[in-house]
Amino acid sequence: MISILGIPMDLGAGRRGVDMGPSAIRLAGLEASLRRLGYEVKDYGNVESPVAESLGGTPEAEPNGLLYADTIAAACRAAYERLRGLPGGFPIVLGGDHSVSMGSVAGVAHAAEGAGRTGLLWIDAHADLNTPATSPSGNIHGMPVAHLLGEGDPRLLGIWGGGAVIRPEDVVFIGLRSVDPDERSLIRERGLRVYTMKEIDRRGIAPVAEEALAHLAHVPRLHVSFDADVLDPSIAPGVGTPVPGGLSYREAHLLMELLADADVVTSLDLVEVNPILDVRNATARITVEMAASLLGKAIL
Ligand code: HAR
Ligand code: MN
Ligand code: MN
Ligand code: MN
Repeated sequence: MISILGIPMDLGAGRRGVDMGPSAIRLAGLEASLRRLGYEVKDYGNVESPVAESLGGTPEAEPNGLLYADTIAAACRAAYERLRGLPGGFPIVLGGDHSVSMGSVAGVAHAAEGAGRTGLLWIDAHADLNTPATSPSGNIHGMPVAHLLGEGDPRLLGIWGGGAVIRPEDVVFIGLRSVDPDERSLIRERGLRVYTMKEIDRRGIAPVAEEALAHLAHVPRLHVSFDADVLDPSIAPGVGTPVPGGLSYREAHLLMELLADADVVTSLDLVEVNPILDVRNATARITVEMAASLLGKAIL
């Protein structure tokens, strides 16, 4: 059984519009393509997430630079609780900006605590490892991984009751090509495993995927957080923070197929699809194809 939950939130991003991501991904045929693969699917709808206009116009950045921390924490908390309450199966969370993954990763990890640790495969152009102290923007979608590792603002850590959700040795990043100086320091200090686009260009996506899976082989559960901006902007123009030099269609598709073959993924985020910037829903459609490849069976 696959469970779908949307978090229509754009408050964590610098550009508006990713709050429409859940609709765009649904309209691109997510449920139908999963059913074609033979799955039962239940769509739980969206958790509530206020629009910026209802919060009284342009936010004053707080002294520590955070934007919309209380509202984002509340929406993530709602998602966290919904995910903890699911009857099991494979959850897919639709964003929304990437701050939603604080709710999704914590929710699936804590829902399955008895089944052992949950690893995290962060597939993104960005590391999302800023803290309020290091963020160049104040945008919380650049901060979810730092918080999941236990560093940052107490209100955001409070989504799951504080502390770390994920251990540094249980995280792998794939596709990075825009990493801030302080994020690099955190990667070094915490010994995080990172596969940048340079590494993928040099070695190829298949060896990188295999090595990433080997690095995560000790965790019994694996959450994949798929940020649409990992894809090259030429095939996925509908994202708020495009960075040239991303995964090709074939590389991304093969990465998903290798994950499917390994049969280790237990939950998935599909985030940062921005219909305002998209062309005929192409980015939502390719995102659905990625999910279908991740959950599909090999033809031969
Ligand atoms: N690193 C930059 C910041 O913190 C840009 C962040 C992120 N954009 C994303 N997340 N789409 O992957 O502001
Ligand atoms: Mn991201
Ligand atoms: Mn990104
Ligand atoms: Mn295929």
